[in-house]
Parts: sequence; C-alpha cells; structure tokens
Amino acid sequence: MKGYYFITDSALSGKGSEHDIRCALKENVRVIQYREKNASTGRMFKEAREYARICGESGKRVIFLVNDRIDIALAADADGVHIGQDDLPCAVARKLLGPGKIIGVTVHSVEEALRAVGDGADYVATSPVFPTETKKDAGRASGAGLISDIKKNTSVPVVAIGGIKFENAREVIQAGADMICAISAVVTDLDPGRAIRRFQEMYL
Ligand code: TZP
Ligand code: MG
Repeated sequence: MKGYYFITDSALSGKGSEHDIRCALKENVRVIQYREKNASTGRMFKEAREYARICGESGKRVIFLVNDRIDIALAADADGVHIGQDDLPCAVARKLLGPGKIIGVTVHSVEEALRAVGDGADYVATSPVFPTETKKDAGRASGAGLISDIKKNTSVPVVAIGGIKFENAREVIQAGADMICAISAVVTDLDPGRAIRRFQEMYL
C-alpha cells in the first residue's frame, strides 16, 4: 500500500477532525488514525465510534486505526491500533486484539523495527523523520536514512512521520517510505483536501 497516511489532531485542526477525516476519505486516503491525547475515555470512545462509522459507511477501502488505546479500538470496532514504544507491548496488543486486527508500531531503530515485526506488527512507523513541533516528546529526528535501513531489513510497510512537508516529502518517498504522514501540513492548511492531494500525487 502506498500513499498518504492521515492522523487526526483536534488541537491543531482548523476545521475539526470530522471535517479532516471526510476530506481524507474524499481523497481516497487508505489509512486514517484517530489520535487524541487530551480527552476523557468517554469522549474518545464516542469520537472513535463515530469516525469508525463514517469510514465504514464511506464505501471506501480505508483502514481506521486508534492511537495508543487498545480498549477504545476494540470498543469502537476499529480496524486496529497504532502504538509506540511506551504503550502496551506489541506482543500483548496482538494477544488482546487477536490475529484479525492491524497493529502499527512506532520505531526509532532497525532493532525496534525487527522486534515489532517479531511481536506481530503489521507495519512500522519511523518517527520523527524531521524535527516537529506537533509531538513534543517525539525525540531526535532520524532523517530519511532510517527508512531505507528498515526497508532493507524487514518486509512490512514502513510509514514515515514527523516534520514532513511538501518540500521534504519526496526525499522520504525516495528513501522507500510506503506511506507518509504529515499532520500540521494538512490540518492547518486552509484546504486540507488539496494538501492531501498534493502528498498523494507524489506517489503517482
Ligand atoms: N508521531 C511522531 S511525530 C508526530 C507523531 C504523531 C507528529 C507529526 O506531526 P507533523 O505536524 O506532521 O510533524
Ligand atoms: Mg503512543
């Protein structure tokens, strides 16, 4: 699977996450991740369930994932989760979710990527590729080199996240990123759909 990967950010979004998700669906984005860091469990459940419904009823081939929260993903009947190194271990997530759900894991090295794949990850995300203000605790930027190193050593799709803009996205794609995620470059754009289209077109 190749293309743009969308992650919600309700704090940064100019038009709101539901609007952004509808734009992403319109542009045939294949993966949409609900990421909400500052909401109660109740609100997260309601939003995730609503966005899962919108994705399901869109008639598009889209994978809807929930960030961090395996319980919310199960309760909202999402397609899977995206977890980081500080969340529940991937092997535990796999046990809880069963074989049918998708699990993505954020990694910062080839070693972490190999461990994630061994523990049942369906894809890995390298982050942050470039410095970013969107995730304050993202750590040091790896640059695009880590993407090609992981591609050489694994066979799962590699998603690139962090500081990706129109200007540097091609470098990331050339390094082998199967999908690129840019949050601020899309959700703060006056026309998020057009911004998504620009990223999608880089894969054509
Ligand atoms: N995970 C690693 S960096 C990041 C996330 C969610 C934020 C990416 O946001 P931006 O605005 O595309 O740099
Ligand atoms: Mg996390």
